[in-house]
Amino acid sequence: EQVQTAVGTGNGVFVGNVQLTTNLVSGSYQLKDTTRGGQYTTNLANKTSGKGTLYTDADNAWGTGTVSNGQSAAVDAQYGAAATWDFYKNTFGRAGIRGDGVGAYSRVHYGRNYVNAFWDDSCFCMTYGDGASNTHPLTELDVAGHEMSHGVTANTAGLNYSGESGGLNEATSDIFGTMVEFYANLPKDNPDYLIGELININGDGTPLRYMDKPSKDGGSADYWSSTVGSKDVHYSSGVANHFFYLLAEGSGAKTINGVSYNSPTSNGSTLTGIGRDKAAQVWYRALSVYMTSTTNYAGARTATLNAAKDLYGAGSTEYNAVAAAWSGVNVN
Ligand code: ASN
Ligand code: ZN
Ligand code: CA
Repeated sequence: EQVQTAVGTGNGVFVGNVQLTTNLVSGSYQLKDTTRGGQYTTNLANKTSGKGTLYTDADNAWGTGTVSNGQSAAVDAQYGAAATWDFYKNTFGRAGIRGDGVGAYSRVHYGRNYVNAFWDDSCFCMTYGDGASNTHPLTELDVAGHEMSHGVTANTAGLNYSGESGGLNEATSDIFGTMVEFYANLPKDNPDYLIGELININGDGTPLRYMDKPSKDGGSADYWSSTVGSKDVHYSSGVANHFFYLLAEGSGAKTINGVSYNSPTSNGSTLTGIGRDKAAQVWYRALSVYMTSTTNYAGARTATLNAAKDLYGAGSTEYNAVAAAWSGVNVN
């Protein structure tokens, strides 16, 4: 049989119009990308187990941009996997989630009315529910990047998913999910420091989380305190999300791509950011070289300072900015 790489067109629920690398096999196109580790997307068709059915298409035009067309969520998932692959490869030289060149597969239409998405290391796969009333799929790009970054964390630092290390695990996913969104820079998904802003998961148009001031979600911590590790990991993550925002963008009021932020500090300091790209390099090196399964917030300060020292030198502007940003979230 003849197997050939092709370029298809996709219209996703959230990504809008994108190109997809597909696979032409015996006259039919598969939603499978052999240029990125063979990653592909399957349809679970409301089941909650199994590998699902690989998406195929006769004309290589996928989805219609509406939820009612089942391929649209698959376009989001397949594009999200491609963007996450490209982000890690081109930003950090990491070939896939395990760094071994193998792509993960994605499953869409998990169960019914399932308001979540998750990474599973045991299947090396990504899964997306269709959300409330089965009409609000969880397939937004920052969620895709968030979930697949759980795989990267599991294959690097291995941060335990509880206590302060759990907060760091969750924050790593929000940080890199957001960086994937900035990397892709899609017109229909304006890059921002909000998590899941297009899904309308709360039904009132608000995002799931805010990195400039995490407490805006009503539960997340803006600053470290001795009890932060007893919060749910999606709330204790606030301290590190806030650190990353301050490190990249600085404190105070700022508008980025038309979105307004106002980021406070615990100690009243005024901070200047070092930019997203450098902040991401610091976090990735800390995660992949210095953090371990039990790293807590104090350990994350040390790990990121070590990373900044390696990358930019002790006493560099970047090194000092890392120290100041942690102090700004009360990790001293
Ligand atoms: N969406 C959730 C998360 O990534 C699901 C999970 O794995 N806990 O935090
Ligand atoms: Zn998570
Ligand atoms: Ca976002």
